[in-house]
Amino acid sequence: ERLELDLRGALSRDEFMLHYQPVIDLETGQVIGREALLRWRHPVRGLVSPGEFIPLAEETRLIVEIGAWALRRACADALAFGDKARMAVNVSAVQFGQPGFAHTVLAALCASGLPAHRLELEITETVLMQDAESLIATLMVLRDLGVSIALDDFGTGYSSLSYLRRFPFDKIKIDRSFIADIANPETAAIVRAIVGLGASLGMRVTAEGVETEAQAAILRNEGCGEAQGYLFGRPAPLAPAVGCPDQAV
Ligand code: G
Ligand code: G
Ligand code: MN
Ligand code: NA
Repeated sequence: ERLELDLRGALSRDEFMLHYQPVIDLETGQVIGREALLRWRHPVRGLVSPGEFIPLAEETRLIVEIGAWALRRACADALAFGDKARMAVNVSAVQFGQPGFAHTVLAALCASGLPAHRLELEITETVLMQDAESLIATLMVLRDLGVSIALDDFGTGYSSLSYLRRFPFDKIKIDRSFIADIANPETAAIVRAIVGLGASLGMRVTAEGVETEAQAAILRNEGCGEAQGYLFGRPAPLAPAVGCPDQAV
């Protein structure tokens, strides 16, 4: 297929880029982290969204190479931002399941000089559905390096709670669907419970997709520590001169 063919050459043609979205401390308003979000500048189609090309990259296993590139780029850019904020990188199940994955992470840290404690890997339930033993081993190796692990899209999967029991994540990211509906008291109650869960388990909690002051106020009131979303900043390239923030959808 055409898109697959294009995807195969995209790395060597330097068509990928990363946009960064700030993560803020809800109490102080300070930027304490950034999430790296992959973008593909297709020569004909323009910006192709990850929703379109990541499934294809996973099927073809091209995500292993693309993901390694993203890790190296994000680690280098974390230093270029010139502050002490963490850098979060999304990792897909195919990538995480590679025997050399921990080594790829270590190589990116070494090449950039970024301290391990400033790197955070975001994984979803699909990562955790793989062969449990080697998975836990990889998570432990990364942890020993000092890299943090965040459980992304929390609350949308089939068994989010059982994963919290099996592995000590550093962070839970509440899926943006809960934030979109947080004005609803039932949804607010669920968010309150997740924040409480994080506190009891010693995990930081980030709310995703915060778009309004009202949502931020509710989250602050519930004791949620961190947030990201269009209210605080859209994903944008490191050097604003070479591109534009993502357009509103
Ligand atoms: O930025 P956007 O909403 O279009 O991202 C859509 C999805 O693509 C996100 O949910 C995110 O998990 C995924 N994604 C973005 N960047 C990366 C990446 O570098 N690697 C992987 N595996 N997934 C990514
Ligand atoms: O699954 P993951 O959390 O990695 O996906 C992050 C995605 O959410 C990115 O594609 C990003 O563009 C999108 N995003 C970030 N902030 C907001 C927001 O405030 N509202 C909405 N609707 N999407 C957002
Ligand atoms: Mn994410
Ligand atoms: Na998410």
